[in-house]
Amino acid sequence: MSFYVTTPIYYVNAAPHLGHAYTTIAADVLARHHRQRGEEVFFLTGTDEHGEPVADAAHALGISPQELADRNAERFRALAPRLGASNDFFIRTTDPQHMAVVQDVLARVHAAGHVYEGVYEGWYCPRCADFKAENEIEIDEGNRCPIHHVELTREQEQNYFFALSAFQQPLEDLYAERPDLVAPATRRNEALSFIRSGLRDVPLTRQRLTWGVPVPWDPEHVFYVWFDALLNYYSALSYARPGSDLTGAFWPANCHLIAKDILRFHTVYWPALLMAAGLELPGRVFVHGYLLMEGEKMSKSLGNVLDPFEVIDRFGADALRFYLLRDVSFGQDGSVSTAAFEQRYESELANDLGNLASPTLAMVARYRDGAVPPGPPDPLLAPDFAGLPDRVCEQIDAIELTGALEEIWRRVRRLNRYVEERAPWRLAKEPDRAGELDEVLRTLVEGLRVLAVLLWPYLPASSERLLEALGAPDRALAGARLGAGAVAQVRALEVLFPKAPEPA
Ligand code: ME8
Repeated sequence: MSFYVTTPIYYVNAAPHLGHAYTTIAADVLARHHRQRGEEVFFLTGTDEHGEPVADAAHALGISPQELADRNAERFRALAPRLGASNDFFIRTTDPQHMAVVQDVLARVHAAGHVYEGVYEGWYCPRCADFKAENEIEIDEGNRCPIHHVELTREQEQNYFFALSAFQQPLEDLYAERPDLVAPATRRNEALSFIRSGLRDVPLTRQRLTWGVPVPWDPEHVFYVWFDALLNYYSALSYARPGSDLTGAFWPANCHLIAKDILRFHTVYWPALLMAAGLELPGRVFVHGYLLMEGEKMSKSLGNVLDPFEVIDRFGADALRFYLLRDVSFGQDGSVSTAAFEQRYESELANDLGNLASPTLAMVARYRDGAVPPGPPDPLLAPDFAGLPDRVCEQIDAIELTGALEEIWRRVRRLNRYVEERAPWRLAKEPDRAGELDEVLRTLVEGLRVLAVLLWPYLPASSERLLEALGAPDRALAGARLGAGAVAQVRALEVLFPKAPEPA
């Protein structure tokens, strides 16, 4: 089995922010989860470097597009490991290998008769790098972009067009045959109604722009940035591992993660382009919601900016990953705030998990010299943990990242209740109840092991520390059952989530 997951490639016209971090974190959870299932995984992220948004931003700064791209691509490349993201490759659309694949695929699309020459006349938003139909424009406010509210330019260009309209019926058929190609359902319906409203042909090339991939059959033109960008998902596999082509092993992608801002490109243009090129279509396009950062209340230690770099410096990447996937139901829009972040950090990470893990190991050290009493776990917990890995797999297969985390967290709380119920500190004072204490200690240790395995995709660094303290490094999901492991000896574990750490 293989699993190929992608994030959008981010524009290098600006620096990375929390929204970019969000998609990368979500993709990483999927990648790690599938690795735990024993699958071959390829996780791709990177940067989108051509086109008007980048050329314009560079011009405004008085530097070349390549300089701006180099500068900001480095910041995006550095963000991934700081988030704990385990991407297998970082693609840049200025990579010559990518550019060669774009030329090759689009020349084939041209040769297959899906491209014709014509004059484009209409509105264009330089911020979206997108052409706008008359009915999309806010006429009242002048001719402005409905997304960016900047003034649209009137473009008249000799262009090559991609005959998108010819794919209207094939796309409608595709959506009928593959009801879960696009999820959630609201986004699927949005895409489908756009298709049904009638597709127009779209410019495939730009003549006025030079910052792009040259069109092989007419070098006066460069490809329209979206066709160049979308093909990253395909080109990367051919050169990510020098000397071996991964296309056969991983194409097509199982899951493209995006937000709704780029829905149309991924659910209309992309499948049409793949059909035109004779390439296989992706398993799924999953559209997550927006992080909304309005109505910010000041928080004690973070002020009022939820800057991913600052949060990571202070609280670690795991805390940011947890917060974003826990507090905003994945797939829906949700507000994020520093106050809510701190609340989750203190009550759930520091309290529910942190105050369960280190004190449990400390008890085993104090009462049993760190040796875990052998024997089966307490049957009392069996029903609560039964079938848990399967439940988590089901949720993740449906890209319910928040739902899967809630499944796991219910067991974190269950284990906390178990501690209250069995009160091991009290048992430790009664020598004739040593057998009961043994059972509680080994059950807690085993429960922690199971939780650490399940939480690993979300909290990789903390889970690894916990598994290491348990001397149980195996992260395979098959082992996430009570009694499946045999921890013999535990080591001390430093506090996993220290309270309100000082600024770094
Ligand atoms: O659109 N909430 O790049 P981009 C959630 N280069 N996610 C957010 C977000 C927010 N507030 N802001 C950004 C592009 N994102 C193109 C993509 S793909 C072939 C080319 C995330 O830098 C989300 O994934 O504008 C969104 O789709 C993406 O960043 C847009 O990144």
